[in-house]
Amino acid sequence: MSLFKRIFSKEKKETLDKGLEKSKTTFFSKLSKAVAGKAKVDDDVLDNLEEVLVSSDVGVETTLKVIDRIEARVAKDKYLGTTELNAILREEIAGLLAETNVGNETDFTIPEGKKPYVIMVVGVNGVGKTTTIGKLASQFKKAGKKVVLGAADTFRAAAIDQLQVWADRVDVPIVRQDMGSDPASVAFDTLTSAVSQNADVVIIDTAGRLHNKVNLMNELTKIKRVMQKVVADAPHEVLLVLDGSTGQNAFEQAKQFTLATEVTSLAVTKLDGTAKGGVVIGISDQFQIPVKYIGVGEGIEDLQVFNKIEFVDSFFK
Ligand SMILES: Nc1nc2c(ncn2[C@@H]2O[C@H](COP(=O)(O)OP(=O)(O)OP(=O)(O)O)[C@@H](O)[C@H]2O)c(=O)[nH]1
Ligand SMILES: [Mg+2]
Repeated sequence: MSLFKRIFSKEKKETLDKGLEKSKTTFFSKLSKAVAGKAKVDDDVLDNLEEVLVSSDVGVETTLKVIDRIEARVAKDKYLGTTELNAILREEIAGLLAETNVGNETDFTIPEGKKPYVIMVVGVNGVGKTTTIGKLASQFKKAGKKVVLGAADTFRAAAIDQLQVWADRVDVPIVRQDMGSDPASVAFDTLTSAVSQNADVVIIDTAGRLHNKVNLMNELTKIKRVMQKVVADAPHEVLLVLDGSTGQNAFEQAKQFTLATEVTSLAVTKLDGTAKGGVVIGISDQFQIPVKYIGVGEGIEDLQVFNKIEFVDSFFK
């Protein structure tokens, strides 16, 4: 590994550690209370552990899975000590994450034969879609890719302007129309423009209104269908953005969106400053959709490719 790479990943690791600090501290203080005064893992400890995991926003289903696995180990080793619990939890959680996130890491290259590579970004209002798009555009550009953004969230004028600000900041072209125009038409224009510019990556912003599920589903379906007139297999990726600080709400949103459209990857934002980092574990397990990116701040650099090992390490260090 080159020195530059090592320094870079060390910095990345530090941002991640800092971003997950609150989750980690809260988790461990709960965990130490759960095992206080106990030398071995017994039913009491398991009950307490269940509570710790649920209240850390890991989610009920995933918590039960983890508890089952630990119970199985206790059945084999009746004198399993509470001091080992930490290491065991870490192992089991890493195992769960590995099931959905294997081989998923991206280095911002484009799969063969998929040019332009079209990413449609979906999610409810305020979760961080536009910010994530700005951060992604920056990373793709750094990787030498030609990026075009499409402002298909035409619901609010401010949404278009906000994407424009990111486009200017990253210095990539943006395709936009007036507020209220047809999002599918914006997406169509964006892909047409990307093809004519021989661009590598297209990222489409969409509106996040979810109060009318049928509308949302129809709109996303229409955007997809219209994009396919330009690039037959678009979108190559449907990235659902979830606000990690909303805990159980993020689960609910993932449920709604996966019903409304085919989601292929997840970005979990705002993990900085929240104690709800456990959602990453539960969401990735429950929906069997890989978490591809995590947001750990508002800055352009505060988007990380999700690395399950680094994540578990940061959480359990
Ligand atoms: N702390 C923190 N803030 C974030 C992160 N990602 C986004 N934000 C902030 O969250 C707010 C909403 O982000 P947007 O990108 O506008 O969200 P959106 O999903 O596009 O929202 P709408 O366009 O209203 O649907 C902004 O203030 C962002 O700066 C993150 O990872 N950490
Ligand atoms: Mg937006």
